[in-house]
Amino acid sequence: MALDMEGSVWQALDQFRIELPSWGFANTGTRFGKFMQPAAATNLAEKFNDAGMVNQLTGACPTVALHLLWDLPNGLKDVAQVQELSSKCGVAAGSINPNFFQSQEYKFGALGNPDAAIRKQALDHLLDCVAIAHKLNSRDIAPWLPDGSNYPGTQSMRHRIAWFEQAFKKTHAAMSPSQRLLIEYKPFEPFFYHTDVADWGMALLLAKAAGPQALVLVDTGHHYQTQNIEQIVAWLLRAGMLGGFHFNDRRYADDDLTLGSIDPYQVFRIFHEIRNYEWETGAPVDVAYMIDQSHNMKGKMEAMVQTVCTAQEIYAKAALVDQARLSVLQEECKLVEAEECFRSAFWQDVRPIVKSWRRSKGLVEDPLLALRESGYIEQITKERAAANQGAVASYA
Ligand SMILES: [Mn+2]
Repeated sequence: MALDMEGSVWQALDQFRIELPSWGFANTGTRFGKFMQPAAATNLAEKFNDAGMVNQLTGACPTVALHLLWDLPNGLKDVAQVQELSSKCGVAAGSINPNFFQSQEYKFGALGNPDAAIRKQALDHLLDCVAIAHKLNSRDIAPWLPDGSNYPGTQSMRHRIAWFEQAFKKTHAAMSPSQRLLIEYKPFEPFFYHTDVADWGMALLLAKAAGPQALVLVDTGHHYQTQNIEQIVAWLLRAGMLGGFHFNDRRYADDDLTLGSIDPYQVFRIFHEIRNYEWETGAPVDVAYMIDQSHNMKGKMEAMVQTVCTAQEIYAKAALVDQARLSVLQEECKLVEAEECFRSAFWQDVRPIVKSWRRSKGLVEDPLLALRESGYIEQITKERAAANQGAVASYA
C-alpha cells in the first residue's frame, strides 16, 4: 500500500470517539427472559463507574448515553448526581434518551396516540429531556418512537404523522441553538403491523418538519435483512441529515449483538462512506457514534470493551482506503481493481498499529486483557452479587 499506514490509522483513531450506553451495563434481556449477571450495574453510580473504566481502558469513550426513565427517574432533581458522577468517573453525560415504551398509557402510542392528553404526557417527557440535556451540557436528544399498531385499519397513519410533526416542532422550538434532535427509526417491534417512524425516509421527513437542528439517527440493527445501510448513510450525508449512529450487529432483527460480530465488512462499508465524504469535501462530518447494545449472555464490561476495540479496529481499516486511487478507478469503471483497492484495506491486520497508537497515548495495549488482569470484574461481582439476586431487569 502506498499510504502511510501508521500515520493514517493514528490520525483516524485520534478523532474517533464512541459513546457508551448506560443501559449496556445493567441487567437487560429479551422478551422471553433475562439471565441476571452478578456484576451488572444496579444503580447510576455503578453505571458511571463501569463507563469510566471502559473509557480509561480504551481512551475513546468520554461520554455515556443516559436514559431518562432509568437513570434520571426524578428528572431535573437528578442532574446534580449525574454531574457529580461525571466528574468522579471522568465521563460526561452524552445523549439523552426518552422512554416511550414502558408506561401503560402508551399502549396505543405515545406522540402518536389518538388521545391528546397522552400525546401531551409524551411531549412533556421529551421536553424534560431537552431541559435535562441543557443542564448537563448534552448536545443530543435521541428519541426512538416505538409507536405503531398491530392490525390494519385500526389507526389513521396520516393523523399520526401530523401529531409527530407537531411534537417534534415543539421539541425543536424548546432546544438551545447548540442542541440537536436525533430521530431514530425502526421497521417493526414492539408493533407488528405499522410503525410510525419505520425507516430513514420517515425519520428524514419528520426531522425536516421539526427544524434545522433535527437530524436522523441510524441504528444498525433497525433495518430489514438485506437493506443496504451504507447507501442510506450516503443519502443522509448528501442531504446533510446524518446525525448519529447506534451501533450493534444483528443476524435476524434487532438482536443487540456485538458490533462486527456477524458482519464486520458492513461496519467497514459504513465507515468508508463517511470517510470518503470527508475526503471529497475536505470537511469533517459531525456524526455522533454511539453503542446501543444490551448484552444478555456476555459479561457486560467485557462485551463493552470488546465492542469499543472492534469499532476502533474497523474504523482504522476504513482509514486505509486509498481514496484518491479508488476515485480514479471508479471513474474508469475498473471494477476488479476498484473492488480490490477497497477490499484490501478491509483485509489489513491493523491490530499492531492500533496497539502502537494506544502506546503512544499512554493507554494499555490490550484493553480486554488489562480488564481481565485489573481485578475489576471480580470486585464488582463481589460488590453487586447480592443486589443482583432476584433483581428486576428492564427490557432494552
Ligand atoms: Mn437504538
